[in-house]
Amino acid sequence: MLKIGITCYPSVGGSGIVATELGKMLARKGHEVHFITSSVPFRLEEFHPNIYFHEVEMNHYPVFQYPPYDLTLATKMAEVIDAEKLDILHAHYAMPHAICALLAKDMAAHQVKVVTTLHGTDITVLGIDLSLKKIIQYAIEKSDAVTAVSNSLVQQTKEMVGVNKDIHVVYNFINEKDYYKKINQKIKEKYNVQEDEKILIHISNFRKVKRLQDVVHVFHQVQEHVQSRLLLIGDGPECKKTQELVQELGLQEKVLFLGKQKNIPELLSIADIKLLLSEKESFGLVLLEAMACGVVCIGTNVGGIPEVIVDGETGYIEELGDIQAIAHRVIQLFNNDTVRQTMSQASIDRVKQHFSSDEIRRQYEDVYYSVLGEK
Ligand code: GMT
Repeated sequence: MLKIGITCYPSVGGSGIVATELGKMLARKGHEVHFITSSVPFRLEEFHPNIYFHEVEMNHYPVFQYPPYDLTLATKMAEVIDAEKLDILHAHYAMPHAICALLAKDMAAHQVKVVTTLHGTDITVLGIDLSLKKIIQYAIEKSDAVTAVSNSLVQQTKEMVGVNKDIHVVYNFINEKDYYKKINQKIKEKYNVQEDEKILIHISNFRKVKRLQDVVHVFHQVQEHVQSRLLLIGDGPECKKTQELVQELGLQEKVLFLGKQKNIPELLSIADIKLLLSEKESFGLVLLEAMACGVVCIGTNVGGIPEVIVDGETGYIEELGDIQAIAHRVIQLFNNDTVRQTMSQASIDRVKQHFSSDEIRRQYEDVYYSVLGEK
């Protein structure tokens, strides 16, 4: 059994969810897992004797204009490597976590291997910022192993950052114990959704890359043909702009802004179709969450989205910004219960067959054992 340190962004977000769920699964398999983060990861609600949490505590000295979080994290990592005799330090995100892990590896007396997982934003957004390109290159090249959450992200990393490193694709997964169709009639009643109304859903952190405006424009066309409602879940910088657009188009009665929610599986389970119309998306964990609950997904032909949705089988892939084509698909699906139900079942099956949490956990274990020379 291994001693594994995990560093991730502990707040809400796909990468934090994946890192935390992975840690929980590894602990259940008997590994000792040490989370080294700024606060307790939000999905780490359960107690497990194999899970430890090491808080990165910041001192706020007035002399520092910017508190040096990265250096504090690296120091904490080095302390944990030595105190706990870690075999593996798994950094989720090259920036800054992999850099900190490499620094910690150098500082520590005990030998550790650094595994880095690329989640997307660091490459697709930071990678093109020339001031950071060199350090991302360094993080990738010096890590003992690097994984990425989709083939598309591997390709983008190689093109944008210019690295030659072997990058293994390990897809994301969901916790099957939480994500399945959970019928709760009360939710529809609560939101006053009529029996004959169809539900379109979008869940995100409302960043610009998620193209919330496109979601609203698609719905604008759809509701002219089919009795329907749009559920928008999440919050972020684009929220206000989206609310204004909804007002402008006179859709206030039909669009529900639910903000950040905890009962995502129940909300997904009342939805018929999910939209993810992003302009950048290395994987799209929300797609897996929706598919596991039997929601048919329509996504853009961007990043890793086509590796998750099988076009014409579990949902549809359309070109970025093609409102007309996307609206057409939604209307078709809303009007055809048979096709929608077939795609819904195909989505549930795909998650089980290709994104099983046990299989993904095994793939990460393979990476760990191979850098330790045990495979
Ligand atoms: O951009 C986000 O939505 C948040 C970000 C994160 O840190 O969770 O998501 C990235 O990692 C997720 C988990 O691997 C992926 O599912 C998202 O596609 C990826 N986001 C982007 O590439 C923009």
